[in-house]
Amino acid sequence: MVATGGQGVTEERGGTGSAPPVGVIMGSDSDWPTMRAAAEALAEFDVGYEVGVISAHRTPVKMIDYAKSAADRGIRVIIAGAGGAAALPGMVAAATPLPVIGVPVALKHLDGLDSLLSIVQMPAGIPVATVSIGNGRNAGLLAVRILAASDEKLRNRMSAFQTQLEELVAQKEAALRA
Ligand code: RP5
Repeated sequence: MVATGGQGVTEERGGTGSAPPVGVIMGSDSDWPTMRAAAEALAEFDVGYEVGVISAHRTPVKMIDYAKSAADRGIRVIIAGAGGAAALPGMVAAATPLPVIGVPVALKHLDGLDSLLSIVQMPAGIPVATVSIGNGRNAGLLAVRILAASDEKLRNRMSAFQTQLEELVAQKEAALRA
């Protein structure tokens, strides 16, 4: 798999010989500034991931190969980001039984609304869990939650993270009142 950070090399964290639990894929390397936040969220929870550039339109065979082989390789959740005519998340979801999280990437025109609608308007039977435009971080956190549903340790870490959010809001409220 794939290029990150301009290094043109595979990046995997937490892998144990088989694929890591999360595949982070995107239609173009130009999506990486958005998708990086997903990878960073996974890293915060020490969840292993791989990163790939796979285009539904430019590399359709690679896309199908990836989707068809992901579960057998050990991937458990796929995060797919794309912009414009954003077919990647839906097409990958069509070719894998794994949960797919779609990230609408905002391009220069239309502010990502085109990407959002392309990803979210899936036909019945093929769900894509779509996060808000540009919200790679929530995609990463949702992948953590999906894995945490069957992993008590990870679930406890997510609960602790949520407690931190509550504390942060309380601190900000206190600062407003000071
Ligand atoms: C989409 O086209 C990609 O996901 C990207 O958001 C957009 C533009 O790609 P580039 O022309 O920057 O490679 O398929």
